[in-house]
Amino acid sequence: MPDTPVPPPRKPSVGPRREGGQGAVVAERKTQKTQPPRMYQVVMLNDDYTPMEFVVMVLQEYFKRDLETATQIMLKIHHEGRGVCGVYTKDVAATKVELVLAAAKRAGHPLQCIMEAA
Ligand code: TYC
Repeated sequence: MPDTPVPPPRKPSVGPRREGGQGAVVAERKTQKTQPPRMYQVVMLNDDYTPMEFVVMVLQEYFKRDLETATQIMLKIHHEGRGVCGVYTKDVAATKVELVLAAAKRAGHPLQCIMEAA
């Protein structure tokens, strides 16, 4: 099997050089920091037509909630107009929104689902 090329270990970047007193010049090393990914919440909206059972099923199927938690989230949406189903990275949140909208459309329900920066 051919060897997979392994990139060399990343060196810390060298920051601006500054006088270190007595004419000496020191190099400040700044270790490169990787930021954690931005997170997005998937929010489901209430409507008057989608059956409660369908919303509970969606929360179980696409957001991996157990029956009790799914029921609580559904009731919160029903009473407050909206509720957070889960918090994910951008791509995962976008995929969940697409899957939920497709499932609702297939079933003929007007259920709406959006994502917003957490
Ligand atoms: N309000 C709906 C009903 O009374 C239930 C429902 C809950 C619909 C949550 C959408 O996101 C929703 N059948």
